[in-house]
Amino acid sequence: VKLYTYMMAPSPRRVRVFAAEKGIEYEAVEINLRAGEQFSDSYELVNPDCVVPALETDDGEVITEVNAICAYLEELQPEPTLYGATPVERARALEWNAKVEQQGLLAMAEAFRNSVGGLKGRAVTGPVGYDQIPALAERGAKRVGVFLARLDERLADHEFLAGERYTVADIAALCFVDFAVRAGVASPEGHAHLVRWHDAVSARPSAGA
Ligand SMILES: N[C@@H](CCC(=O)N[C@@H](CS)C(=O)NCC(=O)O)C(=O)O
Repeated sequence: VKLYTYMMAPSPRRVRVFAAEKGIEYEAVEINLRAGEQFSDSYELVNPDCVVPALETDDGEVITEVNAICAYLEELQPEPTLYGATPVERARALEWNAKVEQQGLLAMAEAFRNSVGGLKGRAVTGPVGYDQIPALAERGAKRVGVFLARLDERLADHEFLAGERYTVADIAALCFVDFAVRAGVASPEGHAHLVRWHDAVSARPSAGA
């Protein structure tokens, strides 16, 4: 399979970490978002939404959206499962994956895309231009801080977000936390449980994928 990705971006990193955990190999095709390659005619044919990641199967099917790609890879190679092993664990993995997306990654995108100079006129991903709204950046940064505290609370009595097993939810949260740190929006410091978890998930070889 071929994975359209960009080293610096959190969404394709979620798929790279997922694939690394399963030992799935792929051909990486780097789409340089800073250079605007997501808007090229050739990439628009791959993904009309002009975002990464996208996965192209050997049969020429293109799958977009992190969750769809990860679900596909899980079907292809169920072991080791990254969606939990029991009904409750599976529910918790999806539950926390959704919380991380809605309260973490989207808040972080709001903070980042509405403040960074290079994204003027591109506050929302995709081919249509949208103006930045500085108040959204401020609100997004506040929400990121609130959600880090929420993660800390959850991890106080759970080894991983879904329980005692590493899942997709941890991958989403790792990519969220590292993105927040790199963008200078927030940091796990001061949240002892979150730091403990972050050290553990960052030490897995997949974290460097
Ligand atoms: N909902 C999409 C989000 C993908 C997304 O937002 N990707 C970002 C990188 S993290 C992107 O490609 N941005 C292109 C741009 O900034 O123009 C998914 O889950 O795959």
